[in-house]
Amino acid sequence: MKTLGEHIVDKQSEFPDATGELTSLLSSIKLAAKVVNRDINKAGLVDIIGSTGVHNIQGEDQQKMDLFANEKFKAALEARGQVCGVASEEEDEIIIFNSEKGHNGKYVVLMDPLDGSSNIDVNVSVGTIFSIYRRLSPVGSTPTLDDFLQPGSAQVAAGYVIYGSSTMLVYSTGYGVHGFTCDPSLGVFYLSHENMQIPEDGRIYSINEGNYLAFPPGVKKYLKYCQEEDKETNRPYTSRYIGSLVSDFHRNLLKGGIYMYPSTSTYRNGKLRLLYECNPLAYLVEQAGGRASNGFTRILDIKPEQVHQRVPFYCGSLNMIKKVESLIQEHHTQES
Ligand code: AMP
Ligand code: P6P
Repeated sequence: MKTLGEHIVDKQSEFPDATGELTSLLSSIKLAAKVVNRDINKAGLVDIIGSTGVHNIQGEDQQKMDLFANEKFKAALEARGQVCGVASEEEDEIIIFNSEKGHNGKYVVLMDPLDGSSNIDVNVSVGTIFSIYRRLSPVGSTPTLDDFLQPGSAQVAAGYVIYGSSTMLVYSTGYGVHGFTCDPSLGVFYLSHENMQIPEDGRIYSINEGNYLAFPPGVKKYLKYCQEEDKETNRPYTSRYIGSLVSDFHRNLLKGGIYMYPSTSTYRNGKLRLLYECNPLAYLVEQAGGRASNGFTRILDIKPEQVHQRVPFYCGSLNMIKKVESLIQEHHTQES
């Protein structure tokens, strides 16, 4: 079975001018994933569960494991010199690697080091999400905010790690989506899901229906559509919501389905962050034949304005996204 390392190197061989920097970057992410995986798997035994008592820029209660994962990925990304800076859910501002080695890095990485971390205390699977861009500023200079505020369509690579019943790393560099499962006895990721494709239709919808009253009218219409009896279109669908984006996304990628986080009364622009949650998953889902939008615009076409900006997020099977978009747009027009 092909290992993740072999898969990355094989792909590099298709780029004769490649220096190996992206290969090395991807390998550093692989290393950090193994370190985080090791400690998540014993989180109940060491003092890394629970809250730090600190609130991050999101106003969210920072978990000890959030900070642990953030530090491990930052250290791995800084160590090898391909990355000049990082944006992270756990960092208020962008982190510049202020050394000659760092300034010579030609990539920037945006990440949610541990998404869904509040689930760790109750042993529900969580994930790391990452997004990689070539910097816009000259190599050797100090990176700027513009290096991080690129549209998702400019991503060089994106992926996630899911720390679940098994630990998987799923990634794409624009040539399909490939999944690797970690053999814990060896600490090696092996290719287990080559060229993952999301079914164009699905029967699973993922949304926090506790926010129903605040949803846009088109989303309410779509939920009723999902719940109607109609044998021809395999309805009613099934509601599955883990409360951990990477887990819901991964299941829908494999089985078909739609994940929705609309605007709510608490989150007027949706809860999920464009740069390090929506863009990487939108990149992956499109590579797998699916679609991701904010209800009106392709996620990957949105020009970011701020590092931590939030957007409404609809992501999954192509025909399911088309359906919810049509209802959102139809009722939005009627509304305005
Ligand atoms: P590099 O000089 O190693 O940073 O590679 C230059 C470009 O070649 C990258 O930005 C990618 O577009 C492509 N490339 C290099 N290595 C890989 C790889 N391992 N997998 C996919 N694309 C790669
Ligand atoms: P809610 C976790 O905090 C997260 O960012 C995603 O992983 C998850 O899908 C969502 O928020 C859950 O949010 O408001 O439904 O609890």
